[in-house]
Amino acid sequence: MASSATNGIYGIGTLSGQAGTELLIYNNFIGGDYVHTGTGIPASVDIVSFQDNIPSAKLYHNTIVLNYTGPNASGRHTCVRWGGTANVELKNNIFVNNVNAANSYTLYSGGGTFISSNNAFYVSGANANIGYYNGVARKTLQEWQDSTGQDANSFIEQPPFVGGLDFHIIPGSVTYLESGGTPVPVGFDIDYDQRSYTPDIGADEFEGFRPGQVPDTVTIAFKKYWNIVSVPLTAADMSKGGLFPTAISNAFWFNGQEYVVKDTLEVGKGYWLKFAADSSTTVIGPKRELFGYTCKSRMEFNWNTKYRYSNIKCLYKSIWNSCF
Ligand SMILES: [Ca+2]
Repeated sequence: MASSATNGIYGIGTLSGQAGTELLIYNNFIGGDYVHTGTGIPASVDIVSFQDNIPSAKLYHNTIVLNYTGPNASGRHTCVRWGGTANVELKNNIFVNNVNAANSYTLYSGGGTFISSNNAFYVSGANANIGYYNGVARKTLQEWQDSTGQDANSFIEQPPFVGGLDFHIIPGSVTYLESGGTPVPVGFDIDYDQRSYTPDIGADEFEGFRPGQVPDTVTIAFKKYWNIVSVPLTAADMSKGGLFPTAISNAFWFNGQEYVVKDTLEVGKGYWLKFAADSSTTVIGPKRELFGYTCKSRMEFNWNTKYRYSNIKCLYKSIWNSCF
């Protein structure tokens, strides 16, 4: 942007909409690289602007980042702004406003009605505000929630982005973004990865951990040849190769009638795996909430057949109910 004009600067902008119009904006990475090289002082910088009377606009699972743009706007800097008689719904979004100015807001309600929940907010610096509502800047999330009655299950967090312009979330992150969303009719993420029933917040569905769901590790030892093993916790990679890279066979699971090959393993089931030598693997994941204890009935025994030496291992009591 290089201009001496003082008009507003928008990423996505609407004016009035026809009756019955519904805008659905979802799974977008927007922003991060706004640059203003002109001499004009813009009236406003809004990444998403519903200027007038949009009948219905729904923002689901967007990651919206306003960076410092150059000369600050005279009026406001926002991630999303609406006004007039707009009806807006905002769920499962990340809103970051890095313009540290007293006229910076993540959300700016100049009028109309809105529903908002399960969003992650972040503003940098001491001057910016979470929101603007009913003619007043709402500096903190608490003030925003108290004044609007909205944004239950929303929170403040600086998202662990992969990079300054890559708004994927670092896999394995401990963050409230993980499973922090509410179900909305968006089945996939920006990469067309399937959404969980309790989806992650933002445009990227990722493999992470919620705080308090402390990552735990378990080391599982094997004997040479066949072992029956279970996976005691949920790891980021639940593939057979990811969990047991030294196995030299497929993973076989007895489904009640026959043994079947499983490429993706599940917690709590027993699988036959073959190893070329005594070895071990370490699995990293969150401690299981259902079986978050060391099984008192841990049992191991070795099984010699004619030429094979096997090792049956139960790490959790529940395994005895699975089909070996
Ligand atoms: Ca996730």
